[in-house]
Amino acid sequence: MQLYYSTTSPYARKVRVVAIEKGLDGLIALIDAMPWPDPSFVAAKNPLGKVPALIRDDGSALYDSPVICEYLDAMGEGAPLLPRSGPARWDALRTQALADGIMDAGVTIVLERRRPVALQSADVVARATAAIARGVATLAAEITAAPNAPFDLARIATAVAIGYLHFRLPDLEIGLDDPQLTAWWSIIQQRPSLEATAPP
Ligand SMILES: N[C@@H](CCC(=O)N[C@@H](CS)C(=O)NCC(=O)O)C(=O)O
Repeated sequence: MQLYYSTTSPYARKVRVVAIEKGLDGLIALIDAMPWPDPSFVAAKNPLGKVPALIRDDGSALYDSPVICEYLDAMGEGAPLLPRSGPARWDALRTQALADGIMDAGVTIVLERRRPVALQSADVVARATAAIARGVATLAAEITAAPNAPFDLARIATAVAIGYLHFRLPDLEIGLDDPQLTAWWSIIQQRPSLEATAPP
């Protein structure tokens, strides 16, 4: 398999962490397909022009990180990272959606800041910042409620979202200093799958 990725994409990092946790990373060749400024290379595999895209051994592509994560989870070794059924499955999918939405809002701010100052919208940044702050508070509450929960897909997505915010937006006031979140993050970021995929 091949993973079209970029070193700084949090969505690609989530997929890479899942691959490592499932013992599949040795089967996946990483192909740098940075979509900025030109998405044409990855667009040949994912019409949306976004990373990550997973190219399976038959040449067909899977895209959108939740789809790729579920595919790798079903294929790999060990306990499922995403429960196959029941209420726990919906809770995990919701947390992944929340973490992915935080990444979406973070990317929005990063892209906005790259525009010429005169074209930047303070309103767009404020709206995305507020969404991130609410999202981080919700993730922090989940961690406070279950600090020792297994490193499943929900926690993987949570860790990758928090890591992205520390990497790209450390100046924002979005609740990253929550004591329970900070305590959890200081330990979990040492996990080999997260260390191996940390952005440069
Ligand atoms: N929902 C997608 C989001 C992927 C995404 O937005 N990737 C960014 C990189 S961080 C990208 O490739 N953007 C290029 C573009 O939007 O043109 C996923 O979960 O895989």
